[in-house]
Amino acid sequence: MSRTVFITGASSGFGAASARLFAQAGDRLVLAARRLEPLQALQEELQGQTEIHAVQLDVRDRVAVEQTVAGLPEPFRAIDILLNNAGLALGLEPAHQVSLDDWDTMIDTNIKGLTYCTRFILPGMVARNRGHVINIGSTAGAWPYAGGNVYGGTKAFVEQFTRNLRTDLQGTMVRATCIAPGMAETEFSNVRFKGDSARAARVYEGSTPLSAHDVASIIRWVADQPPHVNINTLEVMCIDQSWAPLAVHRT
Ligand code: NDP
Ligand code: 8X3
Repeated sequence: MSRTVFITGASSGFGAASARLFAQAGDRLVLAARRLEPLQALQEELQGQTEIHAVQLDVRDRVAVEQTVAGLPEPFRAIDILLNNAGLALGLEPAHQVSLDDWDTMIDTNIKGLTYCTRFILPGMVARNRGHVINIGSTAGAWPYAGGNVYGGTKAFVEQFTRNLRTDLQGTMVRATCIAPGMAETEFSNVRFKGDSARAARVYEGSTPLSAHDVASIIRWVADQPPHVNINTLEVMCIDQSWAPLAVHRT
């Protein structure tokens, strides 16, 4: 049976790749992001496979999120899967030098935007006793690194929020999953470094990072599990990535 999937951040990276994989399954898609043009291009690409509703949405805008969910056209109203994927990192400066505006943007998007989408979509899932909230966390939520400050903090929120969601949903058939990928090559670093594509490319140089398709395949796999199976948290890294030792400052 085809599902209705609401994807935030569908204009690039994991979101767009997931749209392609859900479309292959014949799932109906709501594609949301701030940039309408790439959403429309994706809609054109996929509309032979399934029904698509593309909507310009800034997840930081609580009223817009509420109106978008309330105003979905009939075939898209009963959302089965919410893929809370919209998010970003900005900068790598240490906490005492960072731009406070960047911190605001990350908190507003990665935390508040994600909670708005969840809060407005979840009641329908509970009423239908069917649904799945898939949140995109990050290895940065568990493993600190220099300059990861608020970005890592927002992703730690996503992981714990997901666990707490599942606790609230105990007794229902609504699932909640946090997928925490490590380094993946998308527009992510270009956004983090504010369009400095040479610096962004250096992040992936000499390694084989995860691709958007790799992560989307995991998202599809998580969503395709039988309804009684809830993947709580799933961390994934490319084989070229692991952990650094603890730091020691020596004089
Ligand atoms: P991309 O930059 O390629 O995609 C990010 C998506 O988020 C875009 O579609 C962007 O669309 C959307 N977005 C950003 N801000 C908003 C907003 N305010 N409202 C609506 N949409 C927004 O990066 P990824 O695909 O890599 O990132 C997807 C998620 O995965 C993010 O949450 C990121 O933190 C996380 N992640 C990424 C990793 C990586 O290494 N790439 C690893 C671990 C997690 P638009 O600009 O059109 O609004
Ligand atoms: C993205 C992975 O390591 O750049 O969440 O924070 S990392």
